[in-house]
Amino acid sequence: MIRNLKKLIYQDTGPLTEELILTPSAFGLGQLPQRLLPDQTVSMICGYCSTGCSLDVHIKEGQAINVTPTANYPVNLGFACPKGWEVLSPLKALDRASHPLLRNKDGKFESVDWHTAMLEFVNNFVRIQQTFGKDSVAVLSTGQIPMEEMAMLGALVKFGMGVSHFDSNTRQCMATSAVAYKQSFGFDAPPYTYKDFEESDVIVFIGANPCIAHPIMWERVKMNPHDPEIIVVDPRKTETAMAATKHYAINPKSDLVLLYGLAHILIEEGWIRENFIKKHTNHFDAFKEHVKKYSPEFVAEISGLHKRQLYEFASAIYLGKRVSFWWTMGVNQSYEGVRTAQAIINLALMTGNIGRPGTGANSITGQCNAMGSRLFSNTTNLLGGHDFLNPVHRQKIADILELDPAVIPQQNSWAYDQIIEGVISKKIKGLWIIATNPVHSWINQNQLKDYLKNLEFLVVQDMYHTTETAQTAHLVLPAAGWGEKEGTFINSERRVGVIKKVTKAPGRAMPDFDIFKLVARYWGCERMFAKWSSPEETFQILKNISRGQPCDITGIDDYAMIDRLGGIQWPFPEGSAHASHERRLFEDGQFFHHDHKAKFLFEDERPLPEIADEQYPFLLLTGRGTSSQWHTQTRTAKSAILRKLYPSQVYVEINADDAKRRGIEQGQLVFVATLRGRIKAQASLVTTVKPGQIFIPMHYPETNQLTLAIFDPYSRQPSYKICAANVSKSPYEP
Ligand SMILES: Nc1nc2c(c(=O)[nH]1)N[C@H]1C(S)=C(S)[C@@H](COP(=O)(O)OP(=O)(O)OC[C@H]3O[C@@H](n4cnc5c(=O)[nH]c(N)nc54)[C@H](O)[C@@H]3O)O[C@H]1N2
Ligand SMILES: Nc1nc2c(c(=O)[nH]1)N[C@H]1C(S)=C(S)[C@@H](COP(=O)(O)OP(=O)(O)OC[C@H]3O[C@@H](n4cnc5c(=O)[nH]c(N)nc54)[C@H](O)[C@@H]3O)O[C@H]1N2
Ligand code: SF4
Ligand SMILES: [Mo]
Repeated sequence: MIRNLKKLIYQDTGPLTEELILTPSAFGLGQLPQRLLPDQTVSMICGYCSTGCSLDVHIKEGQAINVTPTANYPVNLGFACPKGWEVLSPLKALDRASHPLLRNKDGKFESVDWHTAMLEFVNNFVRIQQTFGKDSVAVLSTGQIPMEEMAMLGALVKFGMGVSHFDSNTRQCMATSAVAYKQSFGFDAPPYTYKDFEESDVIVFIGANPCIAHPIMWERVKMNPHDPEIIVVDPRKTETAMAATKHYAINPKSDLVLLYGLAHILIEEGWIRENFIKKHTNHFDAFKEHVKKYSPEFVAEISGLHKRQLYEFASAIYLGKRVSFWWTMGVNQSYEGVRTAQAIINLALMTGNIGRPGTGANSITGQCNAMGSRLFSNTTNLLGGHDFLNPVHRQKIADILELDPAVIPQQNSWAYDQIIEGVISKKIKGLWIIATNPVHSWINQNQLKDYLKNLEFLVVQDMYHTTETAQTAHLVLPAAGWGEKEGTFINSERRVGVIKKVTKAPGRAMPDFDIFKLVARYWGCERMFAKWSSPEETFQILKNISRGQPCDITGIDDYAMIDRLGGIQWPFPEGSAHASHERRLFEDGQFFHHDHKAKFLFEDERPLPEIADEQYPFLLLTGRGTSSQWHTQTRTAKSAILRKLYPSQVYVEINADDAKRRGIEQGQLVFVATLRGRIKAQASLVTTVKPGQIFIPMHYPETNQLTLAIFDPYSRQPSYKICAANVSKSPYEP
């Protein structure tokens, strides 16, 4: 086997000798957490959502036994949601992947040692690359591992392994915002700080349900002393809509027309800030021309709102002294998401609601390190928000990493959906999936499940061997999770925070960072990563890479400084005065385009990709169900406490009148069908979903059997939130 490998690996490390093969001590396997006393409390950032709360982990006799929210952390101010309180439970689950698992000839998983696992990995991937070309293998990763792990993976995959096609689940989530910001502001830069929730007098949430998805951000809204107008734009009467002062239940995906309609009224009424527009933006005149056709009559018809509501909404924006606009997946997950996000940005620009306290065009991120992934994963951007297409950027990164610039790809990677297309068309034969569970979460999942069978070799690296995706793998690599490793996350308000190792991973599971180092070793490109000796050393490298960029963090000394200051928001260049707790961007009106101006960007709306008809008369919406469920539930379902807080079986929310008309009763099992598939779900009769619409949470494996694989043309983000569906008592309909 080893001889075989020697022939195949790239010859940068030279021949692989026995000494280079893994020894347990080399990678900290089974070692007790370092730098920790057996009894102490350690503060670190929560491992679930992008809010980035700090939790105090209490360690007794070397065991992490409990958590409490950190009282004086500027993000959560002593609060945590149920997931945060229960963050330790999933670590102890019995289905943790504790050893590498290799599928044997009978199709069963067999436990193997790391040496065997690595040989299988490298032999198969190198064989596939040598037979079918370098681009016949691809990698899919995540927004849920620390920045240092992401960067290590990105550099390994693209510079070490010569793989061009590498994307992450951030595509499912944040791609739209990233593209919208980049085009409008010149850099992917969410401008806000959480204090803005407290300082606004008008807060507009569009396609966001923070009561469920970001409950601690919602706490910050509740702390606002200005008795703010809270406006929610969501087809459903969500928990947030109920707590708001105004809810506009628009027709699904009519946001773009609504936002242009609001711009139309603001311009017609002269409710705009001409000075700001002139000084700090481009293309306003063309935008003004564009929105002329979005008359209140037309907008009312498309959005389902009354004309009166449109004027009420526009005047709230006009009368507000500090208006902040917040959006999440109701905007991003759309076939016209980028232009919708930019229509929100346009409203903030034209009314001068940016760069001042309590304002902003603010995209809320999702996963704990979504922002880290946007900047440092080496997927869409070259490390540090650089551009693969820019030779100056490539040279800069090559110099810092002491690389031959030729190893840096000169084109962009395929996006997630294009990688899946590659699997379907059998161009991609080997796939490595890290910390994401696409067999559950990817849009139109039936298709994906079938096509993964096309792969010659599928490697899944996860904390659990039971995930829907791990179950389809040839090789499972057991990963340490949050709490079992070190690194940094960047939260929604651009705050860098630290996570720490407070407990041991089970068996032979290792931090992803160490797994990547091991792959580099077996691949033969270990020398490239000689300086990436630990997460903290890697952080120093990333700092250097960030120099001169809008996300410059060269002023951060080390992890201890981040802890000491309660997290640090970027930018924080060398020589920065010690950060105040809360900072926002664009206070000087300077954007990141060359002329320092922001751009008005716009386009005509597109038709709904699938309309309700006689056979499929409902529009299906999907999203988060409860604050106790996290995505595909590989973690939250492991907590007995969290399991009590949500329905265990998939359910469909249907308007009570629609249900009555169809003879459907509360709790009854019904069939929900789309052109892609049919599932059984429990009917939940509600008034919060409008007639003609239904809602199914994404946390159940059935949901994405129904969704329609349509993507935004600019961000290639999936349009998870809309398709036509039927609900019936009979399996024979439609
Ligand atoms: N408890 C919990 N919290 C989470 C997560 C979780 O899984 N569980 N996941 C995290 C992640 S990664 C993310 S990305 C965020 C997501 O956070 P959110 O985006 O707030 O959550 P969603 O429920 O996906 O979508 C928000 C709303 O969009 C609405 N919507 C659907 N279609 C439209 C439309 O056409 N227009 C408008 N205006 N609204 C529409 C839905 O009805 C829904 O209420 O949550 C994060 N926080
Ligand atoms: N219908 C519908 N579908 C959706 C959405 C929707 O609104 N509607 N939302 C989309 C969005 S916004 C998102 S972000 C995606 C989320 O989709 P996924 O990323 O597939 O969801 P998770 O369940 O978070 O998957 C993370 C995986 O990583 C593993 N893991 C956790 N920590 C670690 C670690 O440190 N190392 C390793 N190696 N593994 C780890 C977990 O066990 C889990 O299997 O879902 C998308 N899918
Ligand atoms: S709001 Fe998010 S970061 Fe805060 S405790 Fe809950 S899951 Fe963790
Ligand atoms: Mo997400």
